[in-house]
Amino acid sequence: MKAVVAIPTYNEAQNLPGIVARTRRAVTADILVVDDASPDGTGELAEKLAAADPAIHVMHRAGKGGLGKAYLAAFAWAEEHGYTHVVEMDADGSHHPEELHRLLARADEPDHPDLVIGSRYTRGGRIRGWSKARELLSRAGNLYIKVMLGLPVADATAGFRVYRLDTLARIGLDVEASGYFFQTDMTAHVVSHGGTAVEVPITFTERLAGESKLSGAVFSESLRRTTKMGVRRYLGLLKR
Ligand SMILES: Nc1nc2c(ncn2[C@@H]2O[C@H](COP(=O)(O)OP(=O)(O)OP(=O)(O)O)[C@@H](O)[C@H]2O)c(=O)[nH]1
Ligand SMILES: [Mg+2]
Repeated sequence: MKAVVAIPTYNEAQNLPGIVARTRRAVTADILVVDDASPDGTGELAEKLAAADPAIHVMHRAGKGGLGKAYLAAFAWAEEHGYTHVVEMDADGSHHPEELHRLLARADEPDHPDLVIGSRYTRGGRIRGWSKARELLSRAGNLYIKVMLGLPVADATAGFRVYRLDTLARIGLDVEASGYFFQTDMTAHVVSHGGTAVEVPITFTERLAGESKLSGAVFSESLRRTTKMGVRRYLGLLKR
């Protein structure tokens, strides 16, 4: 197993150094920071970290292009550079680098799952620091996704994951979503190509510092896309 941890950043200067240091301590894996020209200087900071450690790499993109596009660029980079697995992890501390070894260990088990999700909603998963309302919204969203898309996981929107790169190469990266629906879209993409998606419980915590980029628009985009995808799926099932 040769893994690279892709960390997308947009204005995460306060969080990035700590997350990178914790990740390097916690696991044997390289790091790729994908920065979308953050105005707060996250990109320059990442360059400094990379200059001091050959396992750390940086990709600079021209402007804020969305989480999905950043990850797609990271997947392509990881494939080109001969990794076997690519990890998705937020820079804001919501995902704990100290739990990553469990996801990687699951990915390395004999059944070699195509996708390992660090899950808040599987047995043993936890959320710290969210209001009841935000947790309920997230849980309801996942339930709706489960019913509409028939995905075999409890947390399809989670952003802490490990993908097999040979699987991504085989199924292609033909996903529409550039924003936050990307995670659900990718889960559906893997499953619809016969891939396996499994879950490992994690403890998710509210971001350590900085501003949230989540908005009502994000939520309505997810709702709209899930509905559209689900209706298409049910129509397909009816035709058969
Ligand atoms: N490269 C890049 N990274 C992004 C973009 N949007 C968000 N990110 C990063 O993606 C990760 C997840 O985004 P967050 O803003 O934490 O989204 P969230 O976790 O749903 O919501 P909060 O934690 O409440 O802000 C963080 O590391 C962000 O810096 C983007 O357009 N480009
Ligand atoms: Mg976050």
